[in-house]
Amino acid sequence: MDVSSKTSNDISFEDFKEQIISDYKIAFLSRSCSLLGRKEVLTGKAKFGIFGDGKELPQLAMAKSFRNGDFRSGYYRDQTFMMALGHLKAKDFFHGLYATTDMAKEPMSAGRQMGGHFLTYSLNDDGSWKDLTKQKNSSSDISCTAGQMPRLLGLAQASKVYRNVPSIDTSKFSVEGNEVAWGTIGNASTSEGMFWETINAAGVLQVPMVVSVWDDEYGISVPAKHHTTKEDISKILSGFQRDETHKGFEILKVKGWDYTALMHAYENASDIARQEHVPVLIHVTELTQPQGHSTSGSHERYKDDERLAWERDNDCNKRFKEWIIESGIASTEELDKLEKQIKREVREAKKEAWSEFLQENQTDKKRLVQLLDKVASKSPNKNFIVRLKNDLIAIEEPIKKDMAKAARKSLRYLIGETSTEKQALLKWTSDFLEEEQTKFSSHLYSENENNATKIAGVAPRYGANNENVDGRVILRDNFDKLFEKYPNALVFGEDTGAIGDVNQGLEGLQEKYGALRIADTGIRETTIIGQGIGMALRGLRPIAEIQYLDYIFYALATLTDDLATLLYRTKGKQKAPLIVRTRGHRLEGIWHSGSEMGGLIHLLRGMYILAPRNMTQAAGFYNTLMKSDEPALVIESLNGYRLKEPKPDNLGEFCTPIGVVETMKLGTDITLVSYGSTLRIVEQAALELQEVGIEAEVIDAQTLLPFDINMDVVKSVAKTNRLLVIDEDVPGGCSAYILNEIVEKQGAYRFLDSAPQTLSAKAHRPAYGTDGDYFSKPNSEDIFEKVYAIMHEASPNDYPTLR
Ligand SMILES: Cc1ncc(C[n+]2csc(CCOP(=O)(O)OP(=O)(O)O)c2C)c(N)n1
Ligand SMILES: [Mg+2]
Repeated sequence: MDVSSKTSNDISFEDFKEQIISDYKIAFLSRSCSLLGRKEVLTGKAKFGIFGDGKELPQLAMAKSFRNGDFRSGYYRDQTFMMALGHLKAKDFFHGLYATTDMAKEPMSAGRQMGGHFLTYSLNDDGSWKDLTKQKNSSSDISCTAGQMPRLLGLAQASKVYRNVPSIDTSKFSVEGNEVAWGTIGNASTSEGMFWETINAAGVLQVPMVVSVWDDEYGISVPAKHHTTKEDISKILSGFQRDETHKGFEILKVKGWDYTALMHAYENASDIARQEHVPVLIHVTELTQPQGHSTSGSHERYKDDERLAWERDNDCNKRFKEWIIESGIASTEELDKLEKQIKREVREAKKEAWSEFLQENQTDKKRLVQLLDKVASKSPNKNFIVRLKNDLIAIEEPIKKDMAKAARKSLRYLIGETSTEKQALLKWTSDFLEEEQTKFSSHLYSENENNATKIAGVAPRYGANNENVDGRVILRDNFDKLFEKYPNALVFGEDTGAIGDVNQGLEGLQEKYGALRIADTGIRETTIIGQGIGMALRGLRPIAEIQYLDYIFYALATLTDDLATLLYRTKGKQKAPLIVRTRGHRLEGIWHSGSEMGGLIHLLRGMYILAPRNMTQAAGFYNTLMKSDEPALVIESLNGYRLKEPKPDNLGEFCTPIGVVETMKLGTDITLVSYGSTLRIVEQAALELQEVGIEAEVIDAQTLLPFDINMDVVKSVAKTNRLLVIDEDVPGGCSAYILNEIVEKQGAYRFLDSAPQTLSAKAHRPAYGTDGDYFSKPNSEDIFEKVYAIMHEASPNDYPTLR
């Protein structure tokens, strides 16, 4: 539907006038920040700038309809919205540009993210939840175009869950599911698959989500004809429009410079989404980009004169001002006066931010110069150190790197000296580096009590005659306990609901807990993960199921860019304790037997990666994770669901500790480290090795991220003096990572009498069939022969050539 201009009749004209002037002030303030921001980059004070100019007006309308408890999931153009909510001041904006590392000054990320990436705080300092229903919330932005869309789905779905699932404690998260999740996206980014997947899923799920497309007809230099069929996103989405017989979307189209039409559209969208839980798309057209895309180029290169002139005439702030004057709301003089005052404020804010940014550095510089001065006076290398000192003095506006370099380089000239002045410089340097490093590297994982590695292990308990059951039964009955214990826990994925997953680890649970908690989804891995992230951001405990490990790659971008970076990029201000459940390792064929752990452990730092050898261990991991508040990936062994395991008595209670290895068999000749399905084969091979007199110690790594935090493996190597790491990943994959952990980090090289080695799968994907498996992945003969060869090399007389 096209939205026409019409003034709001809900409020008096005086209030309306006041609101308009206040909005104009925000629009102008935001624009002034953008203009000055660009200058700051071009003069070299800031590294990069991407601003919200040309998109101010619709954001004011969105802010008007945004209520406490609502969530935004948007992108880098939304500074005006954040300013309108009161979450971003001009000074904060400049601190963001300069990358000030103090969160009190740069509230959006303490310098970790470039400017234009926004968030609000969901957590207290101890990691506990704030009352999200009493504040206006923004999930933390990422730079990847459309990357905000998958999580938007989950943010919206949380309202649906809170409204419809009884017995969840909603107190800090929802008031009867009335919260709307507001997405923003650029026109060009709607070309991304993530956009389409999210739109379709939201239509299916009928969740309260309002997506605004800021359409300026460009994506950097590329015009709409290369992005969008018919160059019109709302037109081509019209098939999603709901009608009398079908559920779907409400789709609105509005011009980005038309203040009253925008206000009307957003009120309308808010009501539909909030009351009916129907998703809405607002296509905001005729927006501009007055300064071009970012500071890395000028748009005069790719827009012709006609377009540039059109953009000047239709700049939303300019047209807003003209409308205010034409409507008699304020005179040109009044607005000019306002503008002057705001410009002055912004200049002042910029100056203050810059001097605050420098202040700490200047203090550090002064101290370091003193130390260098003193140490130089005593050193035979005085001249070199004085030169470093003078170079530092010459830097009028120093950054931390300048200090670090000067201090560290000066120490090179002091090698062999022992003066107290040198000691003072050494101490200053170490303290400085440690403090600064923390500013850049903290919060990859939780720094609170709920850190997953701090959850104590609880052993499974067995009575005198525990039943031996299929592994999947242990999982199922354990999940049953978890859903009973945690009313805010829910699981969803392909075939997860009605049949209780393809291996029936959730059999019967939908009947018991309802179709919202044990849910089937469409085949759409990225938004399954997005659902999980969004719901976890709103206090639920989602378990997102990816049917097979080999299909996790569809969702990998969202996992690595969004979930794995969340705690880090917000410096602990937001968390999404999402559990990703999947199954992998040996079974059949290229896409049902993958074990691509090397890729995952490198791309998902910030998550836990757990590879349990059986379903009891897996269930124990779920129990541990539910007690913690961190995201994790659990890979169940595909070929383990029908293997018999004794069923523990304390289902839902026993906890497999995270980061702790387990010794499966003691031995004295060699340490074998493995995990997952391969571990069973290693155990078999270890028995066969006993027949030729080789006693292998077998260790189950279990958790790959983090690996062996107690450094138990090196203790084994100290005893056996030999090490072989075996897995079914590619050569140089996860086995190389484990080797690095043991040899370099744990220092096992000191104890080795033989070269440490790895035995992995072949470099190709695993071939189909039993022979395919045998010839693609390490089998017990491979393991036997590899171990034997190591023993043969060490002691050829005891272990003569085998083959
Ligand atoms: C996945 C991904 N690809 C490419 C980029 C580089 N990039 C940043 S913004 C942008 C254009 C986005 O245009 P649009 O969505 O229309 O938003 P606008 O900047 O015009 O508001 C591109 C290609 C990116 N950030 N992420
Ligand atoms: Mg665009």
